[in-house]
Amino acid sequence: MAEKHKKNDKLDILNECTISTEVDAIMTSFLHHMKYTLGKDEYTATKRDCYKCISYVARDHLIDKWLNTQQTYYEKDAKRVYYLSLEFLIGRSLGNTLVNLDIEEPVAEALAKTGYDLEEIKKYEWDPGLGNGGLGRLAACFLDSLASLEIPSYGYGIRYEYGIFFQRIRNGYQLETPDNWLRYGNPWEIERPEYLYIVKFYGNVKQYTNGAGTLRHEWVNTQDVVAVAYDTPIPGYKNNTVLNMRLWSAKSSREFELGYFQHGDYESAVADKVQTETISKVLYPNDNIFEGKELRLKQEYFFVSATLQDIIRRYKKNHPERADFNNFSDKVAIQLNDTHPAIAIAELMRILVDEECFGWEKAWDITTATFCYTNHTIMPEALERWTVSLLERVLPRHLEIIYEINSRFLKMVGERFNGDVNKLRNMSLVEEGDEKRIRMANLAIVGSHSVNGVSALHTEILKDSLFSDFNALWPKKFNNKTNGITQRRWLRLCNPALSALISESIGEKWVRDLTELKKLIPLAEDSAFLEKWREVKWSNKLSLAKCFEDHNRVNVNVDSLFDCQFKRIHEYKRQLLNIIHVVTLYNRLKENPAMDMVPRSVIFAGKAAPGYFMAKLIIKLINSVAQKVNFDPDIKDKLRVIFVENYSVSIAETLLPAADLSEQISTAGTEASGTGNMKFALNGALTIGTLDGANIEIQKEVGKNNFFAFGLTDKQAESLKNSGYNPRAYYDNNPVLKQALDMIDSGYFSPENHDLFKPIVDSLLNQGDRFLLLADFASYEKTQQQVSEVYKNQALWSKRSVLNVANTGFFSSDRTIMEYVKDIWDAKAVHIKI
Ligand code: 9L8
Repeated sequence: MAEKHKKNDKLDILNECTISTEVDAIMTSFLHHMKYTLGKDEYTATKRDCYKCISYVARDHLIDKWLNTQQTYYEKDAKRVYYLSLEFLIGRSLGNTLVNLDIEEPVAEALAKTGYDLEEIKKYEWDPGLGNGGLGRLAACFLDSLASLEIPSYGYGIRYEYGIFFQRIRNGYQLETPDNWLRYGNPWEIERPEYLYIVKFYGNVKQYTNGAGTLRHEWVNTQDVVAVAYDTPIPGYKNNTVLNMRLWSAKSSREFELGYFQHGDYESAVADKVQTETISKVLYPNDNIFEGKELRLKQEYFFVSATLQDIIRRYKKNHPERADFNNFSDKVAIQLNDTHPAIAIAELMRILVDEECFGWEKAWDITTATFCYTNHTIMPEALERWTVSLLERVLPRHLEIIYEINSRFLKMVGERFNGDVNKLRNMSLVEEGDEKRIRMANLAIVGSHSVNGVSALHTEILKDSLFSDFNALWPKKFNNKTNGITQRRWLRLCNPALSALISESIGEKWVRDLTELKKLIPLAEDSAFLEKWREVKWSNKLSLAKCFEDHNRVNVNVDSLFDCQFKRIHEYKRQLLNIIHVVTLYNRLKENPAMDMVPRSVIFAGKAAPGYFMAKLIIKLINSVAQKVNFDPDIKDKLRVIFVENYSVSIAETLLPAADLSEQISTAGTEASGTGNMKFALNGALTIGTLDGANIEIQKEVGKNNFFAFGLTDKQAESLKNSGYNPRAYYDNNPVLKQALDMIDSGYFSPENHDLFKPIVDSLLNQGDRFLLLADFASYEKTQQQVSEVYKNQALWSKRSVLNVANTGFFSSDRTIMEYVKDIWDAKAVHIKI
């Protein structure tokens, strides 16, 4: 039976129970929470308590709007968009909430009256690390834009107990420690123990024919897990919308436990409980790598099953009749953030066919009209391909459904392409081989009405190479949605000095509409303005240099060019190209210490997957080069190498405002989009980049003159590889490059172990240099020289910096989301009145 909203008239008075944004009211509320929520007094209150209480105050302000938003969507029966993602890297909430609710000033004032400094207190918030990198951060930027654009929508994911590991650097090596982010409690979430769903695993499928002679399937003898909802409010920018991010936590089911307890087997009961609850225990720390682990598959299904049950429960509140399912996709759009939640396609089919008793065709129409899929990578090692044997054991009914989808699909492909076996083999959901596997990308394409890439080039590659056969079959399904970032966090919040300068020059409409930044274009000719622009960057660099002195014990020349590469460590992203270039700079300086060169501080930040040997060795190499360079008296203050530990959203917020140069140097054709590239440009850094991912569009927007492009294009890279690439030829013909590689190879940077870095040089010279580092080196080096030349002319550099900021309006995630709304979801904004 559909659940009905029952109103309690006596609770009408709740509407009068609201809170004020006056300073005194905020202070009272803060003190109230200190005493009655935390039970602390003037002797025992710590700064963390202060952070918690001010967060409770901010959350109280969110709650009215949140309840109101959810109630309005229900009353208007609005079409809802569901963003399903295994990762949400939302970052700290306090600063963002205060900006979006427009209560920064009164809160700062109230805190000051109680003797606290808001800026200092903000640092006590634990940065939730429920994601790896770009894919998780994109999901978070999208939520901010969805709320700011008043789109009825929800984020759904997993409440991992442990987020992405903490990275410590010990003796130059990455060391991982657990991120126990819930240790001190999380004031932003509200547990919803009333939203409980059973999620089934394992078991077997029972077939029977019902009274009407129809074949039915029942999934039986399952092991059951309970999903509990935790909700986090997501405020829009200065509007009344507060969306919900619902994350699921796994609990063992009570019946399951009782069975054991009644048999007196307490130990097994406890062991099973622990086993069950491991499902939501920890985020897998891989970015762009598919591991194929059973626990990961269980995470994916656990969250998909709970989410679909919740979506259907909500749908049935307004549409209680079974026949209403015919219009399901008029009210529900589900966006799959990569294939990680793609099992949802088989799950919705299972619900419609096995539980709601729809015929296959009807169920399939509803399913494909509901789902949309975003692809984020073409790297073969990242594509999810679950083995049939694993799926058969964990999700036996889903495997049957996938086979049925595949057989109907292949029949259609055969008819359409005259039984072309190559097409059938490529497009099949089943990959044949030593071990049969299910290609989740193919399932996602077949089961969705929209497939999008995340930059113009990436979408072209999807259409022309990776999924070309699907594109031939369904050209209208494929579309591009170039990624974006939210300017609320990535400029307004993280760079207060630049934000203030921009707002005093062109007003503050840019916070809502980033294309307003175009108004800065004429100011790029205004020398007084450029002077102020430089001062802002300089003071941001000074603050960062102070941090380096305190935390890294390196002194950094504030006037040096801050040359930055912040991203996951991956061979295709080519941090190695950057550090090899550093070695060549070092060698030139050693040969001629008096050389007049533009001083550089080359800054790296990023985590490596714990099992990724080469990425971890590259971290060690960067730190070993840093050791040599930073403490060599010949180098003076002309060159520094810094590796910043534990890159995260909050660390990105402190680093980006100080960047002069943004390194976006992946091999063309490998980085689907990149979003760090956009964050740097928005904070006034110039880019040195390959023609890859969204770099191409950034170059187009900011103008060729204001962007340092280098290297092979994706087409050139492709044909070089196909025509027998010989990395050794580049090494033999470039003495500077040869010298640098020989030093790394022979142990110059690893005197304690001369062989340490051999695998790195070996991968380049003897293993085929998969990412064409040597082929791009000369072009990179030459372009870096041009960078230095321009940097010498500070007026020219800052002019280009202004033009970068002025022309990044396109890269707001608001623009991206509006494109999804119009082209894919067919959703409408719903204005929330107070
Ligand atoms: N590398 C892309 C980046 O270019 C893009 O900007 C970003 C947002 O669209 O997505 C990044 C991306 N992440 C992943 C990814 C693949 C996985 C994974 C975990 C397991 C298996 C594969 C986590 C992340 N693909 N693309």
